[in-house]
Order: sequence, then structure tokens, then C-alpha cells
Amino acid sequence: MELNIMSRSVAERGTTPTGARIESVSAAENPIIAGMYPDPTICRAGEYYYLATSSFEYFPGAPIFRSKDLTNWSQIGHILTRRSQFSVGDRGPSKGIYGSTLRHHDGRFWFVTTNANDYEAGQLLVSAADPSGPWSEPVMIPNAIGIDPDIAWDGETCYLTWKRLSFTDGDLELVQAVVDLESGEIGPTYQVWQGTGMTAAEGPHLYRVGGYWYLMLAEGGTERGHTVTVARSQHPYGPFEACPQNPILTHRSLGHSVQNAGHADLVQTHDGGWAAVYLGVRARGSIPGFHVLGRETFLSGISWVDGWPVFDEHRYHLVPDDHGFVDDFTAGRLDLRWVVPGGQPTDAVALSADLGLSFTSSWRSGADLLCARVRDLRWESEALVEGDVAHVLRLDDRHWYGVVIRDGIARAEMRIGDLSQSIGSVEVDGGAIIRIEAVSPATLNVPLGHAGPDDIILSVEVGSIHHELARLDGRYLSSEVASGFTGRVLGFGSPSGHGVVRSVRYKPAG
Ligand code: 6LW
Repeated sequence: MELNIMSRSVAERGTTPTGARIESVSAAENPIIAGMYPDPTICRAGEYYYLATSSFEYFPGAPIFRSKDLTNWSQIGHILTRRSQFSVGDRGPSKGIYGSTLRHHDGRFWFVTTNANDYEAGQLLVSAADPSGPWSEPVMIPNAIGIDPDIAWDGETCYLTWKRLSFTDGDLELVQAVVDLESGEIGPTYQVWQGTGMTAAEGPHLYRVGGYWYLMLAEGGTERGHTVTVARSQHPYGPFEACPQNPILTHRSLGHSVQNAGHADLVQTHDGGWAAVYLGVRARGSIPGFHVLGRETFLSGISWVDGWPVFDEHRYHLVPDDHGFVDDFTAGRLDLRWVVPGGQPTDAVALSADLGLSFTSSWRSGADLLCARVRDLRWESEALVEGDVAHVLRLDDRHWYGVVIRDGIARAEMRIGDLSQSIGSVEVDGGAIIRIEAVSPATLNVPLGHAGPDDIILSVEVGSIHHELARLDGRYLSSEVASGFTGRVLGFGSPSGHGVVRSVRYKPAG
């Protein structure tokens, strides 16, 4: 019986070129891109690597990152920055942009994905000369309905491989067709390797390495049983022989601090070696463990043994990013961290050098909330506000906690599924600081206590007097409770539309 999911951290000492000591940690236990950045897809062009991820209902969609060394990444933009590329749909949680493939071919970048808001329109393909944008208008592939499209070229021929799936009837099959990238037309569709027999075989990526074509899959579902499996063939279309060592990556049944490991993509490194990026979660708290940041992106080395890829999860070390930020919204444009579920930033907020952030519409639970992903397990966020402002911690539109100031009263409010509750209130006259903190749980794990992954403290500071309004169990803002594919974000809105955020300060805590 496993009682607790513990955090382990392998720390190693190193030095900078100037001799200063830095602490690097194992990439096996620490994400290269922390927070809700799942289904990573990677390619290399010249001296840079590029990586993009799913983003679901949040707009702009499909964040894209650049790195020279695979361990330090910076975001260079989003791929889907216009609603003509990413239709809004019904704004539902865990819809929008799903698993994808990013490739560099013949001097151009290609990105193929699924917009679950517009599922029946088929796969969505865009391209760009510069990966930081602008990306083209989409070419839709209407005869390829499903998820997780992949593109791979054999000379002039481009193969599209994807998972046929029905959101109502479930799993169907992994299929492939030759695709015309200009028209979006496909040739006859046929089955490829269906995996080793686990549930939810999906996330296909096809590569030519040496004399073989490799088809890599995610299998077992994106939960604790998640895995990576692989098969090879002399042709891109099969027949495929499964790797005798499958699954080639999984953390299922291991007491590893990173769970749900799977959905990988391979890249050849500058020195001719290979690496992989994959998704994992940092589940914490009492059994069965709760993950709250969504699925994050991890890095592994890849070795080739007898013509098969072997994950070397301990090859890389990294110095974790400091995700802290202060934003006073006076830069004239929003930082890349800001996204809006359903709507779009330009409709939800206005920026001014005098006021900072103001709101152009009133916030109602889902849309019109300006959000930034939470990227740490322990942290604090403070917003200096005036007027009617809500600062919330959101998992989705039915699961959030926050402090809402309206008509001179600050209240701690929460929604957990069908339950909404307001607890604790204090009068606010003029400005206030709303503070949200994720701290270690006040109780031990089951059976000595009932700890969730964290406790969330909601407080407000008025005239330098600090009022703690609520301390809440963080498990209700976890994917295990709320379900779905997304992680926590910090959100800012106004219940009336009349409010201002002067600044936001986010700080990771020990
Ligand atoms: C992704 C698919 C999946 O497209 O989740 O559970 C989808 N598996 O591979 C959204 O991340």
C-alpha cells in the first residue's frame, strides 16, 4: 500500500563561468517547462531547438519556446494568435488546442494540431518562415477527424498520421494518409500500428532514423498508467514491428516524484545524439495524489540500442527557472504569460501607462479573465487593486477560489463543481492588496491527517492591516478532482467591469 507521494529532488553542485556556485537538479524530476504545458512537440533548426505545447481553451494558443541547449527555454510567442486560426467555439474547459506536431522542413516551420472547438473541421495546419510568427492562416484537413496529428516527409511525400477518435464513442484507431499541405486533401486512409494493446493509443510521431521508420505512441491514457511505446518499419506506412522492450518510458507503479510520464517527441541534437521531450505531472498529497499545475514538459536523453530508442532520464541536469515576476501593465503590450480562456485579451482588458490594467467587460466565471499559468508548487501572488476586482486561482470555470472585491466589500469566494460559497469578508475603502498563497498543508497525509497537495490562503490587506479570509484545501483545484487536461492559472477580472489592477507580483516560495 502506498500512502504518500513524496517529493524527491536530486541536486548537484556546479559552477558558472565566473566561478559562482549554482545548483542544478535532475531533469528526471524537474520540468524544463513548468506549469500547464503538455503534449510537447520539438524540432531543431540550425543552432536552435523549438518546442510547442497544447493550450486548450486559453487564447492565444499553442505557446512556442526556443532553446540552444534543451534545458534553458524562453517563450518566443504563440503559434495561434488570431481567432481566424483558432475558432472560439463554446469556450468550454479542456476544449481548444490539443496535441500537435512541430517540424522544420525545407526552410519552413510546420505545425499541425486539433482545435477541439471545431472538431468536425478536421486537423489544422499552419506554417511560418519565422517560428516567432506570424504563422499562416490555417489549412484545414477536413477528412482527417480525430486528435494528435503528426506530419513526416519521405522525400516529396508528406504523411499525416493521427488518432481517429470520437468524443462520444471513445477510442477508434491510429490511421495514416498522404496529405497535400497546400490543399489539405488526403489520399486513402489506412491503419498503422495500433500499439501494444493498452488503452488510449495516441500521440503518434513518425521519424526516419537510419534505415528504419519509427512510429512512437503514447499509450495507457494520460493518467498514472501513461507510457511511450515504439515500433519500426522499413516504410513510413508499415508494416511495423513492435519494440520488444515496450513500453520504452513509463513511471507507472513507481514511487517517482513525476507521474503520468508519456506522450514523447524525439529530436536529434547538434552533436548527432538524440533527446526526447515528454509530459509528466508532479502529483502531491495523500493517496491517490493530486496534481494541480496540469501536465508539464520534461526532458530525457535518448540512446539507440540494437536499433531501438532507449530513454536515459538522468542524462540532463538543469538550473530551474525563477518564475517570479512583477507586472505593472505599463509596457503597452501584454507579456506572453497572459492568456484568456475562451475570449481574447484585447476584448477583456485595456492597458494604460497611468492606471495599469483595467477591464473592458465584467467577469462571469469563465471568459474575460486575464490569466497566467502557475508554474511552482509553492508560491504567493499579490495584486494591488482599486475598485471592483477579482483575483482568483482557477483550475477551470467550475473550480476556482479567489478574493472578489465588489462595492467596497472583499469576499473569499469559491466554486467547487456545483457548489459555490462565499466565506469571510472585510470592508475595503479605496485600494487593497489581494494575496493568494499556496502553502504546505496544515495537516499530515492520510492516515495521520488528510492533507491535499497544498493549502490555499486567501487574504486581503487594507490600510496595511492583513485579513486572512480563508484557508482552503488545494485538492479541489486539482485535475484529479476537476478532471480535464488543464492546470491552475492565476486570474484577474472585474465583477462589474469597474476596477483596476495596478500591479501583480508572483513569487515562488521555498
Ligand atoms: C492530447 C492527447 C491526450 O491531445 O490528451 O490523453 C490530449 N491524451 O494525446 C490533450 O492533451
